[in-house]
Amino acid sequence: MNPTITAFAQSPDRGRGLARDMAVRWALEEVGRPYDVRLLSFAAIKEPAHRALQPFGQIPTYEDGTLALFESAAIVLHIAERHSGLLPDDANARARAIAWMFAGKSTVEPPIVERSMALLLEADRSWHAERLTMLDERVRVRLGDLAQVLTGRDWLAQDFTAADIVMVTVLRRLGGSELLKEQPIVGSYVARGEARPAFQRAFEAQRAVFAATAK
Ligand code: GTB
Repeated sequence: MNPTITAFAQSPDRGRGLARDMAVRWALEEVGRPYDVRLLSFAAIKEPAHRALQPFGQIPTYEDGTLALFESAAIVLHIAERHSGLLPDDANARARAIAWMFAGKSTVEPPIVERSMALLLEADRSWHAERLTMLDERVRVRLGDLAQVLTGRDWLAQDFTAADIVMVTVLRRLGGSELLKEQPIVGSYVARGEARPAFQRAFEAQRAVFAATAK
């Protein structure tokens, strides 16, 4: 049986692959595991049936046999632990790759999400420009730090790992923003991730959902 993931039936990102099912799709594509997708409306993700899988009423979720998981990075880690190719065999290198997964979610993602929410929800406020300057600077600091790490290497933990799936999907939320352009090393890293055939397959799969429902 294939695992089943959940995704938006109509994603607000309009097929840009920014919703968090993208990381899960990408991980499954990297390890060659076919999967099924249950598409859900915004109303359905708040229903008790979905909340039983995802307590916060969000996508994605992952069901495989008797296992039901939520949180995209936890799902990616689970996939990486059960298939070869997404985590190093050496115990210390593996622990460092997992640390990078946490860094993606808990150190890099928060300022990026805060900035995108400010752009989405606060653009008409009198104080928006001032706040955006501050939020931009927070993201800039993180990107500068990442550029240091990525100087002279293609991936966070030597070879490509699950950490790169998490980090690249987090950084993609910056879209074509100037912030990413200011750090070409980080921009090239994102482009390297996006160029992987598994990323392309995952991207096309979620884009096809949008294309099928777009008016
Ligand atoms: N920490 C959780 C995880 O990583 O799995 C966060 C999951 C999450 O935020 N899911 C979002 C959701 O279900 C969809 S991806 N939200 C509904 C809700 O909270 O009520 C977030 C997202 C949506 C749209 C864009 N976009 O349009 O660019 C980007 C990201």
